[in-house]
Amino acid sequence: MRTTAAVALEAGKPLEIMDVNLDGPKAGEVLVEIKATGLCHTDDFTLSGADPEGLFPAILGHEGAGVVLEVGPGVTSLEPGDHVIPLYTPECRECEYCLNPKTNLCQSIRSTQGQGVMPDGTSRFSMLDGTPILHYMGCSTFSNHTVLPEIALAKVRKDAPFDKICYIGCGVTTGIGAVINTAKVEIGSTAIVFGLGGIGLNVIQGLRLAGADQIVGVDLNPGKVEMATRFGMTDFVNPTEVEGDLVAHLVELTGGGGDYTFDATGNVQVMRTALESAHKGWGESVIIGVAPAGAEISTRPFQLVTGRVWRGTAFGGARGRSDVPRIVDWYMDGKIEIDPMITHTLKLDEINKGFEMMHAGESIRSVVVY
Ligand code: NAD
Ligand code: AHE
Ligand code: ZN
Repeated sequence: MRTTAAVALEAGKPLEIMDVNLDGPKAGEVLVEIKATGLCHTDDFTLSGADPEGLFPAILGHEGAGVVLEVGPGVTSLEPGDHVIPLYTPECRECEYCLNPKTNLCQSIRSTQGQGVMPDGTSRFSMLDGTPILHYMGCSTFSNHTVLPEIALAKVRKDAPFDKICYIGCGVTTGIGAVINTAKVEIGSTAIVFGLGGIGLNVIQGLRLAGADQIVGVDLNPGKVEMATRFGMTDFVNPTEVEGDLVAHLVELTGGGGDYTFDATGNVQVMRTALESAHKGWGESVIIGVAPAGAEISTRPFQLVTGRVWRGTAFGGARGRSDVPRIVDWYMDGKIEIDPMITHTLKLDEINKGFEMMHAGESIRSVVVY
């Protein structure tokens, strides 16, 4: 079939809207009509050329929601008409990783996913002249139609609005999951969140759900304060307004450091500050942000010797096919909020404007509705 997509032809260039060819689903695959997709900072990171796994030409986008149009041979858990959320972290329920309760990182298709192809090693997308176009994170939600493996789709209830629940495909689940699944924050905890964007705000929302007492937000952009406060931030720190050492300031503000700290910026200096502002003896710091190729983290080993723990999280530690439908229920039941964070709704041909607003710090989440 033919569909319309925003194609990343090369790193550092705006996306180009064009008609592309899409082959039908092969064995174990599913054709999905994407109804809405969010723009995550990770899409921008890959488009910028900073992603060591970035490949071009490709169709980016990994935060979508849509409807199953067709299933390939052997697909048993989905049928046409089902509403689904694509999963960049699939859940095969069979691999060594899925069988280990300590991780959500299903590895059954990770290598082909990183190469921009379906599990059989080929792409379903091509230009009208036949040149192959690569998939991205196994999702490619910047295309109106896409093909995914069955194990990379969460089936969700049909009354949930696509233009809101697409955000559960990455930002909402990553932020809330980092708190609940990865850090396992306890009631009464003190926490510090670095970066109050589309992910950090969901960390704050997760901390409120978990019953944290003090939630400190740190961001260079004071424009994020209003939204963060609405989601549960109790104190705001702008590093540019702190006289002296930021770590010392945060340790004093929290009475010894955060029980839990989270990096949602992708900046390795911030990751160090987050680790060092975790409480001596027990503080845990969770890296969510994705850092550019070549960037490395460092700290004095003494920081760990004296009891701080440094860890990371992908997709908030969530097992998508099991956990995502539950998070959609939380949204529909009013337990979590999504709508205020979606600050802009765009058409596909406005997608580059969405990235410009992200760069300017003007948006929290922009969502493209097809
Ligand atoms: P975003 O652009 O919406 O938000 C980033 C925020 O960080 C902005 O508010 C910005 O002002 C703030 N910031 C930047 N530099 C800062 C600094 N030095 N100190 C304090 N604040 C600073 O981005 P997002 O969509 O929220 O994504 C955040 C990060 O999380 C990105 O690196 C993204 O790639 C990553 N991410 C990781 C996962 C995962 O599974 N681990 C999932 C989604 C996104
Ligand atoms: N490809 C990059 C790393 C990118 C990355 O860390 N991706 C996160 C999801 S970000 C979603 O917005 C992730 O899930 N990582 C686990 C995985 O297996 O990719 C690089 O540095 O090579
Ligand atoms: Zn993302």
